[in-house]
Amino acid sequence: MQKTAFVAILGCPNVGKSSILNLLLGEKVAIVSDKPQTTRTRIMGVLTEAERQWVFTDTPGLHRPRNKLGEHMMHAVRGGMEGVDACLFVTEATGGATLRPEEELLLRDFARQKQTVILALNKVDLLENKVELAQRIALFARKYDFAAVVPLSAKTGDNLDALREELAALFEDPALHISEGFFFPEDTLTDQPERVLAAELLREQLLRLLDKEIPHGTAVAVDRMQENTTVAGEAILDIEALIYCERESHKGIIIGKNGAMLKQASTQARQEMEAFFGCKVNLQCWVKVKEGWRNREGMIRSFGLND
Ligand SMILES: Nc1nc2c(ncn2[C@@H]2O[C@H](COP(=O)(O)OP(=O)(O)OP(=O)(O)O)[C@@H](O)[C@H]2O)c(=O)[nH]1
Ligand SMILES: [Mg+2]
Repeated sequence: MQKTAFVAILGCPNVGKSSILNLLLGEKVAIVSDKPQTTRTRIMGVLTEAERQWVFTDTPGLHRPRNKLGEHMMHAVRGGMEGVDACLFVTEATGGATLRPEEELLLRDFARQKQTVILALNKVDLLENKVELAQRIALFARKYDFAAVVPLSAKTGDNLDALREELAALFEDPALHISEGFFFPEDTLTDQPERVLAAELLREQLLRLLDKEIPHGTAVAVDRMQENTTVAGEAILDIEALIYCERESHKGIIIGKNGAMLKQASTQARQEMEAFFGCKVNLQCWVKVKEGWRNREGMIRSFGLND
C-alpha cells in the first residue's frame, strides 16, 4: 500500500542539513555553502520509491535572531516541525561532548512533543578519531531517546545507506500513524517555483564568493524567466535577476573591479542553472541597494522570505 511520511530536517547552521536533503533526493533543491544561515525558508523535497513517499522539509539553521529576517527564519523552523511524523536532527560528528544551546532547546522541544527523532551525525570524514564520535553519541543518547543514531558524511556519501534504512523503518514503526496514499504525484521533486530555484542558485554563488556580512545581506529576485529559441533552433531560458544588498559600499564589492565579481558569480550561476534546467541559459544580473531590508517586513515579504 502506498504511504507518505513527513520528515523535518532540523539542526544548527552549517551542519549539512541541505547537503543531506540533496543527497537523499539525488538532485539539488536546496543551496549549500560554508556560510551559516544559507537556508532562509522551509524547502520541501519529495522522494518516492516504490510504495513509499517521503516529504522532507529542510529548515534554516537554529540561531538567535539578530534581525526580522532571522525571526522569520526561526518561525519557519518551528512551523517545519509541526505535524510531521518524524524529525531528522542533524549535528556534526565532530565536537565531542559539547552541545550548543540551540541544540539543548531543540531536544527539549522534541521531548515536549514526544517526537520520533533520527539523529544524524554528519561530516564523519572530518573526524580525527573514533573516540570523539563515541563521546558525542553517548552525550546525545543521554539527552534523548532517539529512534536511531546514524553517523554519516554528506560529502563522501559514507553511510547514506544506513540513513535510508532508518528512514524506511519509519514506515514500520507501529507508534507512528503514517498516512496512506501518496501526498504528491510520484514525479514531484520540490515545492520551489523555478524562479525561486534560479534566484537561489545565484545567491549560492554570492555566498561562496563574498565574505563577512555582505552575502548575508543579499537577496536575489528573478524578475523575468522566459523560454526562447536561439537562431540555431536551441531552447534557451532568458533570466533576469536582481541582486539586492544593504549598502552602496556592498554594491561596489558585489560588482567588483570592472564588474569582475558580478561576472564570475553570474557565469557560475548560469552554469548551475543550465545543469538544473537542462537547457541553455542567458542570465542578466543587476545590483540594487535596499538599506536595512533585513529589518523591513515589506521587503522581507516581497522577497518571499516571510513565514
Ligand atoms: N567535510 C564535510 N563537509 C560537509 C559535509 N556535509 C556538508 N558539508 C559542508 O558543510 C557546509 C554547510 O552545508 P549545508 O548543507 O549548507 O549546511 P546547512 O545545515 O544546510 O546550513 P544552513 O542552511 O546555513 O543552516 C557546506 O560547505 C558543505 O559543503 C560532510 O559530510 N563533510
Ligand atoms: Mg541549509
